[in-house]
Amino acid sequence: MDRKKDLAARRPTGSGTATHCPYCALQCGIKVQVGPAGPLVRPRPFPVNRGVLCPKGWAAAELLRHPDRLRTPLVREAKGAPLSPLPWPEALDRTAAAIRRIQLTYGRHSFGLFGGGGLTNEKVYLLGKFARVGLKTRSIDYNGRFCMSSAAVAMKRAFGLDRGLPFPIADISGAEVVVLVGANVSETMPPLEQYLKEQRSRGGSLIVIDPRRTSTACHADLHLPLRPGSDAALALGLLHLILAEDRVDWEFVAKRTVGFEEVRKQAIAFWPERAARLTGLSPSQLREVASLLGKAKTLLVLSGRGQEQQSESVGNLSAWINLCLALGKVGKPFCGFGSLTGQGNGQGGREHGQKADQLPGYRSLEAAEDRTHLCRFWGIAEEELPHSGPTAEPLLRSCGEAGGLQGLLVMGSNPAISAPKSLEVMERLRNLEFLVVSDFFLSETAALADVVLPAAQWAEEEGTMTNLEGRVILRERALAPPPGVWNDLEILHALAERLGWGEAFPAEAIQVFDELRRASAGGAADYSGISYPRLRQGEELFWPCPSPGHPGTPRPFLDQFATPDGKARFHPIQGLGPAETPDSAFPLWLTTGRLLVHYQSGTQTRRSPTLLRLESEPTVAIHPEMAKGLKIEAGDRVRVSTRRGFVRAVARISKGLRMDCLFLPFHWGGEGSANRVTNPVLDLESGMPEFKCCAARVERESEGCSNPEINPFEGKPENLRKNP
Ligand SMILES: Nc1nc2c(c(=O)[nH]1)N[C@H]1C(S)=C(S)[C@@H](COP(=O)(O)OP(=O)(O)OC[C@H]3O[C@@H](n4cnc5c(=O)[nH]c(N)nc54)[C@H](O)[C@@H]3O)O[C@H]1N2
Ligand SMILES: Nc1nc2c(c(=O)[nH]1)N[C@H]1C(S)=C(S)[C@@H](COP(=O)(O)OP(=O)(O)OC[C@H]3O[C@@H](n4cnc5c(=O)[nH]c(N)nc54)[C@H](O)[C@@H]3O)O[C@H]1N2
Ligand code: SF4
Ligand SMILES: [Mo]
Repeated sequence: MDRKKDLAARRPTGSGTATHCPYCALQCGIKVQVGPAGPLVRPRPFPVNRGVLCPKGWAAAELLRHPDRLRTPLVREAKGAPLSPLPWPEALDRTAAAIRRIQLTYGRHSFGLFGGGGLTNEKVYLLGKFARVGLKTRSIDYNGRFCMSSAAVAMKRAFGLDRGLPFPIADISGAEVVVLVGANVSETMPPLEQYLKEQRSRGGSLIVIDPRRTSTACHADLHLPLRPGSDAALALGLLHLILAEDRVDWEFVAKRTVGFEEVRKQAIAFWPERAARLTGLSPSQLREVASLLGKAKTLLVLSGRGQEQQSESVGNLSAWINLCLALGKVGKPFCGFGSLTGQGNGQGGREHGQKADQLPGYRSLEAAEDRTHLCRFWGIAEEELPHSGPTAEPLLRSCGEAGGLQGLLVMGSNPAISAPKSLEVMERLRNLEFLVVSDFFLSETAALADVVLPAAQWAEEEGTMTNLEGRVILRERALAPPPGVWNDLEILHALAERLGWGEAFPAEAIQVFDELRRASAGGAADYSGISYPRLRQGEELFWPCPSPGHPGTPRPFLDQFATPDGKARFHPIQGLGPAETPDSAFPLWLTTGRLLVHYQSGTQTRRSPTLLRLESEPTVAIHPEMAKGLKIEAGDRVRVSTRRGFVRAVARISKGLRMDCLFLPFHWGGEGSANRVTNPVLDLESGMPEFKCCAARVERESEGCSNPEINPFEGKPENLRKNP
């Protein structure tokens, strides 16, 4: 009875603030209610998630009043000294002085910025402007380089526009065949499952292509457990069969595309037996898939990081785009190719100017007319506007090097965990003359900083995000940040003031949005018709939205593609397969990725008691046959080694992956940090590292049994919707 009363007293009153989840690119609609026991997240009906949340969304409010929260700036008096508190004015003075000193001593490009795909559009815009107009440095890139860069290159060159999904996710329900290539949506975007379920209940087929039998693959009609890194070979093999079975849509190819002949010739060399050998699948599996694809009236191919985080990933993506174009299944209702954007604002994060080569409105830093447009808009001389700088990996690699970065501001990323060669990245960040990090918590990156600035969280500030469909949403402020905490716009504004250009950097989100909107006018990602009032009225606005009366563009390719002649482009595949393959010393494939209850580098979700209870330490999944041969049992502490070093993890025995594969989540720091061992080789066109394939071995270290049971969500999708 007492407990009931207690619970009733702690229940929040009032309907709460309608806003959005802080994590992935679905940007599920939630409401935040504030009660005596603190803030709470509840689902709300929203066209994307339709009232469903995953465990991360449910648990998001646990971090708002978390004891680990940074509540005051921290500074280090000297290299090697501990971090100690300092009031805001002094911490900002120090930061501005360091920026000025470094730029004066080493040149303007020696100070860099590193942003994130979780930042609001307003922050991304202001950060890009801070670099180009304020500091006049070319040195800026962001963590989305490790996420969406290959999809961006492949989609831009095929369709003339990079919008992750050029159709609303509701189209999934109406497609006859859906193919997921290297995307484990049951764990990474669970509310999407509703659409897949609907699609199948209407008689559609789901094909999942993943070396692991993931919980997503468990619902599929067909699961192809291909060899890691063989995605392009698979798509070429399928195109060969489509040609052989005369399923090419020649009319579409003639009317709406350019360049098929070269791709056709290339596919001829991928006959079923050869493609089967390359992919580790059987010719009959390939024939079955080709026949489903060839006969389908409508088809959606959705790509995830599985095939995109590889050194030939632009090629992988192009191979699948070629296949969709040959079948005539792009730019029509319930048809298309899309890449599932990952971070909360992974889409908007790549449109407004924090990318190494980019200006707001998805304009190019190297196109003369784009440069002129922005220089006029910002009122600066063209010689002052820097050109493109290095992408994320070389940018981080240059830290502390002669001619490289001597100072860096990190906002919204934790590269000490998420960048390839993470141990070396940490060393390089330590070598910087000055590192300043804005974060909610002392992330592994913030722990290396000379100045740490405590930032407001998602529910404590307003701002817009652009979800995986190109839908712009408004995150409302639900509560005030803890005393002593500022938001990122206020931080940039205060630094700009100290550097002498404060009035050009407003601190109010709505003001920044208004500037962003106008800056984007006429660009590929045109937001000029979008406004806070329209979003507050519940309008569903997808960019481009070029005027206040414009309804937005959910399907941009229906009539034509965004290329100069309106036609899509085929691209032959240059390289095939990963840079490193298993050998006698490292006989297995190591792949890395995500678990349901943790998010990214873990700064946030490793602090959630609810989520940490479900997954409490680094694990590596091993096939039972392999484990038996290596005398490894569930719960054993094992060492996973590659040519670059080793990580320690707890063995999890899982039938759900190929026998020659290991799966290591990248959510952990310390000795369990996956990027100590992944292959840092990059895709030359996009700068994407090969997170998904390298050669490895696994050995037992000792017996110990702290978390032996298999992933509780594996193969049990019904668990996904429950409040944990
Ligand atoms: N729970 C959770 N959800 C998230 C995130 C998170 O950290 N946690 N992060 C968000 C972000 S930023 C992103 S980018 C998305 C990522 O979402 P996903 O792309 O779905 O996630 P991953 O686990 O990185 O990789 C997907 C799958 O690729 C498979 N794979 C590995 N190698 C290959 C290969 O060579 N070919 C193919 N075809 N598949 C392969 C892996 O087995 C894995 O199941 O998730 C978003 N949602
Ligand atoms: N091995 C391996 N490595 C990978 C991947 C993989 O699959 N395998 N995936 C890659 C992918 S797809 C991605 S997207 C990256 C993600 O890589 P990270 O950049 O490490 O991602 P997060 O953990 O989200 O880091 C965001 C950090 O910024 C903070 N933060 C969040 N929002 C804000 C904000 O609004 N303001 C401020 N100031 N701080 C904020 C968080 O607390 C956190 O510390 O990792 C990549 N690395
Ligand atoms: S799927 Fe989960 S993490 Fe992604 S937005 Fe929805 S509730 Fe948040
Ligand atoms: Mo991502």
